[in-house]
Amino acid sequence: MSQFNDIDFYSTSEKYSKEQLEIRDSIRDFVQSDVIPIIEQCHIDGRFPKELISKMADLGLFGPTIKGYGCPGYDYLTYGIMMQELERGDSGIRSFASVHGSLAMYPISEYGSEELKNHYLPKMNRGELIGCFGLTEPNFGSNPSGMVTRAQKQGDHFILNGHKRWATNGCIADVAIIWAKGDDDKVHGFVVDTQSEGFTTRPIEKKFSLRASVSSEILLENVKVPASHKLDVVGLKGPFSCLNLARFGIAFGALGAAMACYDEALSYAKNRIQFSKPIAGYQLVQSKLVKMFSEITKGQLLAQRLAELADSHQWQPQHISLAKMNNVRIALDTARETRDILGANGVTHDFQCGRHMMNLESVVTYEGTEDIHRLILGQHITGLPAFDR
Ligand code: TGC
Ligand code: FAD
Repeated sequence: MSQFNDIDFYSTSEKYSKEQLEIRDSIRDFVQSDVIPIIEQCHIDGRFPKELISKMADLGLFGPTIKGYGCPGYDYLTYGIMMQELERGDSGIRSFASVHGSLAMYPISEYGSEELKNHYLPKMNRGELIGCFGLTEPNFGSNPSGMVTRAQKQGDHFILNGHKRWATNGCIADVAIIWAKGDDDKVHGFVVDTQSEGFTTRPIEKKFSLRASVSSEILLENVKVPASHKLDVVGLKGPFSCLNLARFGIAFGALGAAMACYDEALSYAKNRIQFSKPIAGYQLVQSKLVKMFSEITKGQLLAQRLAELADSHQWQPQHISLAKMNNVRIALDTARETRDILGANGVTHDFQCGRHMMNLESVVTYEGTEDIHRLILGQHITGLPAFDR
């Protein structure tokens, strides 16, 4: 795979600190040397490359915004840059880090007791324990408020029963953040040891997307969880606050996938000769390239501004929705256009665009579908929720 040529038309990286540039370059090098050479085969085989976990930990990719407990406490822009570089390699590898860091470590750091934080966070930061997040159920995806998983208080324990679906990392996780309704009918979060009796997982197979990521069902049958493992947050704002962080990472990450595809499309178009000249010399191909280039540039500005709002504590969930919705859409469109520019070669695993394209079909759905984010914004600007209650 040829070296990656950066795209930064409006010089967004001029705002990066020296440390941020070093972090970007270290992850870019890791992706080039460790991810790109194996990822196409992992995708074909449907295998998550566990062998990358310790290097990812060394790069500070797990829980990067968490302060203390062995975590680096980086700002949001740094976290965004990290996710962008990682997803240039593969959305599934970024998913692993997003779910482990933003959806499993973050709720422990934000809502867990000191004991839970001390026990889990340093080991999770080092990649010695892996986390997953169980919110979605077979019949409740966009509408998690309908969840039927239950947590019943019994003395100093809770008993969990239910069925979670689509948990990224589920089958390889040591710890699961499970969201369940309590006796008060409100949503609560639990830090569950996956070795607990009654906790079982099974892989979701036959995926054509995110094949290098583990997607799992989680079955909970009378799982006994100590009361001390209940998170200190009540209601859906618990899981949604974690999703804010993960969705932010996706807004940056999707740009990485888009940049990888655009780079591939440009290089291919400059070298592929049809009729009398390289196809990059034809107006219709240039129009496609310019569209990708413009959308990536606009997406970068959106992500950068979102990071500024986050770092100055001014961000609102709706800001994140716009960036997630837009940047995943433009990444998916860029991957599809690249596939087209590569002609028949675009449908082979000799090039990246097909894998990115299939991956992005999941990214556009998870962490709130494109339409759910459209409706979050619709509610914000009209004051009228379009969701049935
Ligand atoms: P609603 O009544 O609007 O809100 C319930 C409570 O939550 C609060 N809230 C938020 N708090 C923090 N951050 C946010 N983004 C928040 N959004 C809402 C809200 O203020 C309220 O608090 P309170 O105190 O009044 O109780 O909730 P709703 O049930 O009407 O839902 C609205 C809707 C549809 C927007 C929401 O349910 C939604 O976002 N649905 C999408 C579900 C989703 O994103 N699932 C993701 C599952 S995890 C995943 O996909 C991981 S893939 C990762 C990977 O592999 O990379
Ligand atoms: P549905 O909610 O059934 O939606 C189907 C369609 O209906 C969509 O187009 C949607 O936009 C539309 N729709 C729904 N409601 C409305 C409405 N009110 N108005 C208009 N249109 C509407 N979940 C986890 O909890 N943890 C994970 O780690 C995780 N990882 C995932 C990994 C992968 C690879 C995938 C594919 C999913 C993952 N998910 C995870 C689940 C993901 O969050 C859900 O798939 C997503 O929230 C959508 O839910 P759903 O698939 O049930 O679709």
